[in-house]
Amino acid sequence: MEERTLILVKPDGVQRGLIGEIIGRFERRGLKLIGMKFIHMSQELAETHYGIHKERPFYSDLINYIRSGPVVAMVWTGKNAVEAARGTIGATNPVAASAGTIRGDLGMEIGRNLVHGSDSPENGIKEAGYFFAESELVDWNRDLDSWIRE
Ligand code: DAT
Ligand code: MG
Repeated sequence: MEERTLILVKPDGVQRGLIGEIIGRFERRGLKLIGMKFIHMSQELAETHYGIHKERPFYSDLINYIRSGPVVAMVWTGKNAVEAARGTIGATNPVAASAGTIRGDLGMEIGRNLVHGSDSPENGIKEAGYFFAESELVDWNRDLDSWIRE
């Protein structure tokens, strides 16, 4: 299976009118979109998605934040998709994130950091499965691929 990363435009990104700005960065980078939906995450989905942070002090704030409005959930694919997307997203705390990254260009607070990206290929597959049935992911050929990939 091709590498996958689950990307979320978090509620602050949606409310601030930054959906297009954020998606455009992944699209221009050369990642390939195979799934997208606009949803209000259920309590159950939020707890599954952020299960690894259950014991952290910020866990309940994180759940409230991710459920504070709708999110855009996407799956992007391709060789090195996870690492490339993490680079485009930037460091967890936007104040420490490099200029040129989504968080470094658009964010100010760790609890309003605009976007989620899976942190490993293994978690990319797992997290994509929390949000999408296999039948919702699109297998398609992108004509531009030969200009993006060697
Ligand atoms: P990332 O989203 O960069 O993968 P993470 O997986 O370590 O970061 O944490 C998930 C989210 O939890 C992160 O986007 C923001 C929040 N978070 C992480 N560390 C935090 C902290 N020290 N204080 C408050 N929120 C934090
Ligand atoms: Mg993470």
